[in-house]
Amino acid sequence: MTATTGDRSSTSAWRLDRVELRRIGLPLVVPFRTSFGSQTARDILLVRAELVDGAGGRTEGWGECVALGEPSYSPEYVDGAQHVIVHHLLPRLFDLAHVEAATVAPALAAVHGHPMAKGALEMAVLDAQLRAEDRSFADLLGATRETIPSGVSVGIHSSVDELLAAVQGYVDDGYVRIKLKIEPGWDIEPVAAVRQLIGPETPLQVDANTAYRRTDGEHLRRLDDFDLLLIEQPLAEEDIVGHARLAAEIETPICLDESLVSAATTADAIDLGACEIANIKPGRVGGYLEAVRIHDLCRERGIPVWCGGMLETGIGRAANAALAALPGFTLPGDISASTRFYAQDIVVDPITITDGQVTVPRSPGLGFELDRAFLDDCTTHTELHIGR
Ligand code: NPQ
Ligand code: MG
Repeated sequence: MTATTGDRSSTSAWRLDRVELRRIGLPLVVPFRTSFGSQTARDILLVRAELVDGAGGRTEGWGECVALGEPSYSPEYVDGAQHVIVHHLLPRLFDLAHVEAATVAPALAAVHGHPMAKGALEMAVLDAQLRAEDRSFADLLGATRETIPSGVSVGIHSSVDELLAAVQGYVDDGYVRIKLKIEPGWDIEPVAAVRQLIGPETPLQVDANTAYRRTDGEHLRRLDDFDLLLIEQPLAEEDIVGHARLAAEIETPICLDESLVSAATTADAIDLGACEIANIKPGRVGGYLEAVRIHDLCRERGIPVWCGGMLETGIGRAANAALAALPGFTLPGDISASTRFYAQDIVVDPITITDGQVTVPRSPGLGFELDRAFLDDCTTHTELHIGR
């Protein structure tokens, strides 16, 4: 049986009445360096959607846009996402006679690309709809698991000793899987040192964020010595054929992240032998409903999946934890405790880790409650858009 998001119990037809766009600034507890740069803070776009029904009933929900400040991970960036939402997406949603999570993507399909912007809107509508139905996202998904294993993503450091100290700290925190960011010049040596530190049993994987070339197969084959779970996105996002060739050259399984922009591209990458494992990030694929479709197709084809992370606040982290409770998520995801990245979160119930596990949220909506006072403290901009 596969997960479904098609059933809903509400009988009211909701319209989108108003949307608040809010930008927040959150400093990171430590700089996070990847092959595409080093970040010390997040500038995040939040969406508050207010829905109204024919009888004047109201519900509100929140979504989080995962676009970064610059188009360095993917083509989207936060100012661009906000622009496309205001000028191209909201007018289409305000026009709809019946808004629910499932009607958002079809209404926005005429706009090409911009999955992170679209996904944030669908997410806010989904949260609002679930709150009106007094239902949790985990329940809607049919998620059976109560906890999920928690992995941690570790940035590039300036020395191997510094990296080992950071990894030891995360092992002490209880994370059950370590992911190391790599790039040319920071790969074999740090991976060998970390494998030595954590021993043969602790699951270890690497993420290159597109930093290698097709001709690097011989070099990357050296990673086969370290019994890695996977190597994530070694080549350019467009280079599906290159990943298929690399998969034939090395033993470490190839996992795609940036390349997987939809269920259709995921199916093709699997058919070509380019995707032995899939990283599912709802924002990258246009929302949680498409993420579930990717989960379902990977499960049918025997491709293991895990839930990626975009340094989300408690909003996205809660929704990701519910998604990752689906049965096809057979590998630990990048859903770490909120404190891995942030000293304080904008929710009153931030994600924590206990014995290496995160509890799947079960409260109505996506599974978080906002800390309104702190949210206001870290808000840098708000604007309100009113429908017709
Ligand atoms: C990845 N995430 O899997 C992404 C990359 C990413 C947890 O490794 C600020 C700075 C925000 C760096 C969001 C993880 C980021 C960032 C995502 C990197 O490829
Ligand atoms: Mg990645």
